[in-house]
Formats: sequence, C-alpha cells, structure tokens
Amino acid sequence: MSQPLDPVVLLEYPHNGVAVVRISRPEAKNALNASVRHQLAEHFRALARRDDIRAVVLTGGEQFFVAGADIKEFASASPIEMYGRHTELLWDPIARCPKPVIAAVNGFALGGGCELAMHCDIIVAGESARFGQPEVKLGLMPGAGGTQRLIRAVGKFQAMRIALTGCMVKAPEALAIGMVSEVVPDDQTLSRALALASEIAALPPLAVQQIKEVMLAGADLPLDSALTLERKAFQLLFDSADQKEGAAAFFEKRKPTYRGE
Ligand code: CO8
Repeated sequence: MSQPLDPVVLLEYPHNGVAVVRISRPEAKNALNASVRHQLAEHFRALARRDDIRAVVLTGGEQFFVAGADIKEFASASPIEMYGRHTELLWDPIARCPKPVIAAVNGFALGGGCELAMHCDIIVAGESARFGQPEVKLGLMPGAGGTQRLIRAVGKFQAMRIALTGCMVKAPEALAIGMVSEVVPDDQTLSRALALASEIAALPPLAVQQIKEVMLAGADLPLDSALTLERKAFQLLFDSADQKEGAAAFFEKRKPTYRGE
C-alpha cells in the first residue's frame, strides 16, 4: 500500500513479526483529525491482512500520546454533520484488529487519545503519562467507547469519577486501578512495548489470535455463552499444525517452530 503524501501516521517494522504504528502530528499534540483517523484505519486494515505481522505497537511521541479528538474539527459541527462522518468506521479496524495491539503511552492520553489507548489489548505507560476523559469540560462526553471501555476496565466507581470530573489520572494511579498494564520509566516505554510485542510474535499466532478474539467477544456475553465460545475456539486449535508442533517440541525437549498453520 502506498504511503499518503502527507503522512501523519507512520509505519515501522523494527523486529520480526512486529509493526509499529506511530502517530506524528506534533504541532497539535497528535490530536485526532480526519487525516490521522483515516491513516490509522488504513494502516490497521492493511496490518490485519498481513500474515507476517503478529503483533502491533501503537504509539505517539516521546512527550505525548494523543491529546484527544481535534477540537477544531468538531467545535461548530451540527449533529447531522457529526453523524455523517461515521467515525465508527474508522475506529472499527483498530477495535477489530485480529493481532494483539500494545499501546506505548508517554505523556497525555486524553479524550479520544485515552479511548484510542483503550482500543488496545495491553497498555504500557511511561511513569509521567496522564490519562483522562476531559470531554465533560467541553460540554461533551466520550464518544468513542470511553464510557463503556473504561467502566469495563476499572469498574463503576473509578470510571464515574474519571468521566464525570474530567480529571487527569497519573500513570501510577492508572496502574493501581487497572487502567493500564504496566508502568515503566519514560525512556523505556517503547522498548518495553516492543519487547512484549516480540514475545507475543514468537508464539503460535492462531492461538494468540483466538485468545484475543474470545476474551474480547466473551467479555460481552453471558458466562455460559462465553464459556461455550471459549471451548469451541480451544477445540478448533487442535486442527492447527502449531498445536502438534508445540506438543512435539515439549516432549522432544526442543524449541518449537511455529508457522501460523
Ligand atoms: N485538538 C486540537 N488541537 C489541540 C488539541 C486537541 N485536542 N490538544 C492540543 N491542541 C493544540 C493546541 O491548540 C496548541 O495549538 P497552538 O500551538 O496552535 O495553540 C498545541 O496543540 C499545543 O497545545 P497546548 O499549548 O495546549 O500544550 P500544553 O502542553 O500547554 O497542554 C494539553 C497540553 C493538556 C494536552 C492541552 O493541549 C489540552 O488540554 N488539550 C485538549 C485536551 C482535551 O480536551 N481533549 C479531549 C478532546 S474532546 C475528545 O477527544 C472527544 C472524543 C470523542 C470521540 C470522537 C467522536 C467523533
């Protein structure tokens, strides 16, 4: 796929099986304008189809992740204009990416930026990172999953406090309430996210993808249905060459070679 003329989202391939999607719009603290959203969606659609990519790291700058939706683009919009933008079609490729997505967050992840991080499967935060849903201070509310993903991640009482006050949550507190996976020194955020991505990329991709799919889909189902879904996916994996290879390597006391088949 050809790179757009004015790329504000960059693609890099630092390690085998790992892609880095980097938002680069520093003049607006990486605020999500139409170009950023479209390029993000385009990259995620393309990465989903690539068999050689087994894990994705999503990051921003060293000083900031994403300061939210671009306020200039919606400050005077009408409801019908907002509806007609169908931004859900641009979030979907991120939410539905079959490969694990790890957010590496330094600095601000606010509003749509916090929602973007919560689209990911693992969040590594630098110790100075700040998360928040400040939309209420603009007379708005989260509109890309912030009310729903946050309450599912941290429970009612923390989610209500965060969304109703628009406060900023510092990384150590975010870790304590389950809003992020790990906190590391700021200069190690990307390297830690890359290390996790490489670790996952070396594992059997069909098993990895089934785990992600079942955990996300099952979380919104009644327990019985979710357990059935889990059982079916578990059984399906017995048809994979990688499952046979994993068992054979265990008994032969050697390192397995996984081919994603
Ligand atoms: N949109 C547009 N421009 C922005 C944004 C933004 N969200 N954030 C920062 N900028 C711009 C500033 O206007 C400024 O531009 P300029 O230099 O031309 O004046 C530049 O970035 C630098 O910003 P600051 O000077 O403010 O930098 P500071 O370091 O002082 O502060 C902050 C950084 C704290 C991040 C501050 O910029 C800020 O509070 N930004 C707004 C945060 C916010 O309210 N985010 C939520 C936006 S609403 C939202 O995300 C709704 C999501 C709904 C989902 C989508 C549905 C369509």
